[in-house]
Amino acid sequence: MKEETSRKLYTRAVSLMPGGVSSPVRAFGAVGGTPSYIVRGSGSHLWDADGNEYVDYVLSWGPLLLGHAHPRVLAAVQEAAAKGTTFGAPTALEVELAQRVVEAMPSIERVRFVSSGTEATMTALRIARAATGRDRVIKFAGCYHGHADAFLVQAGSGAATLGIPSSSGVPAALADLTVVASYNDLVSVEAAFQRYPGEIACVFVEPVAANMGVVPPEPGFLEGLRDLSRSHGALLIFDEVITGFRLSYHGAQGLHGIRPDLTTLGKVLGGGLPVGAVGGRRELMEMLAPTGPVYQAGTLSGNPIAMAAGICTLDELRRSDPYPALEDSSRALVKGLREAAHNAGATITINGVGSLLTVFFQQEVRPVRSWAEAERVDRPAYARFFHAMRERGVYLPPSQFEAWFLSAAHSELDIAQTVQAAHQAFAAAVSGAVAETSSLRAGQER
Ligand code: KE4
Repeated sequence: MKEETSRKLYTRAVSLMPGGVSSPVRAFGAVGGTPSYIVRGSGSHLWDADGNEYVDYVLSWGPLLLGHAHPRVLAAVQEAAAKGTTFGAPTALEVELAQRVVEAMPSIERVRFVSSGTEATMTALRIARAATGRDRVIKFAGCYHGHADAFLVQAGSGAATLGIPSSSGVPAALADLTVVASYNDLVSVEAAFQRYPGEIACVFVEPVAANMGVVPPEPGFLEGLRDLSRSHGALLIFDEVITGFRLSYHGAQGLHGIRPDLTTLGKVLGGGLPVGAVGGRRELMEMLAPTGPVYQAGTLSGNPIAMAAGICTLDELRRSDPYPALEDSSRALVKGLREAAHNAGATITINGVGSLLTVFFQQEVRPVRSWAEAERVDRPAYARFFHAMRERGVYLPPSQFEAWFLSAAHSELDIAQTVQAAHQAFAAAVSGAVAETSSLRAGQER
């Protein structure tokens, strides 16, 4: 695998941008090595600046459910761009996309478009605080809701205690308002409500967690959150930035038959262009300016090119209904990965939901149902696996705690190539561990 051009670009980049990247995970900090500089994507494949081709399971972290450079999406983008790129004024395109969102998710009666998932989640939190007159928010350890201050908070010591900043620059006074509970643990949620009666504005949750690796909700968990939040006068907010339009055309809420009070969306909704959205019950959403007292705004919100990409993507999803085939592809991949890991003697757990999956590398096989269980993984083993797969033409998320994403463009050949590469990559992950252990042992004997 050649890297000289990526290496040269990276050297220049780090002299111009923090870490040489526009978003931290892209710097390969969790796996080491030089990031691949991508020059082109098409369908399920990527090409980097060094002439390497990959089967892509990052898909820009989720937006590309139809795959890279889908011809119909490109045509819609080109048609919109030819009429001007942005007006800062209403357009028919945002009305069309809003119509599709409201029709797709019955819990959404009104929707506001923004330009990222972070803007969507920070807006949803502001609405919840205004609607309830309360300041605290419950989030879950291991869930990620973008980089607004309120969400850059990690669990303090013990369950349901006040959050502590997980980032510099987040005031302790703000982190104090975020209570961190444990995913799939309703007792920790009840404890938070008991500890802060009448103070909690909302429960913020990824209905299928995908930022600690993929962790599905245990039966009854989401239903329990719906009941608990309602009984304590708090809003339930589903962060469907990843799951929305990916797990089904009606999101995770459609699969689970739960109506959250507010929903945040992004990624697939924009078809690869910058789009986020917050939506929900009319009386909540109309608290937003200009109809209500909650301010929120954005120069490029509802941008016509992004709206065109979103409309085309949702229409293509409704026309082609790729969801059954995505389930089949994912099932075939998981089956092949499990066989490859077994043959190599690798200790793993795979969590998968629809077109999302994570291979957790472990010291001993155990379920992964929360951050406390996810964080015990064998990160060096994942890093070895990541590089071994990249060397064999498979581009995985450069972090153990990110999801693998499949698209409607992933073929049976892609899956077969991935499984074949995995046989050798699992062996490399295991032998690397053995080599490391033996060198450690040799070091101890010296
Ligand atoms: P953005 O601001 O990155 O568009 O969305 C934030 C966000 C909100 N909610 C959920 C559930 C999310 O997963 C995200 C962003 N996802 C990460 C990947 N896990 C984006 C990748 C990155 O940060 O570079």
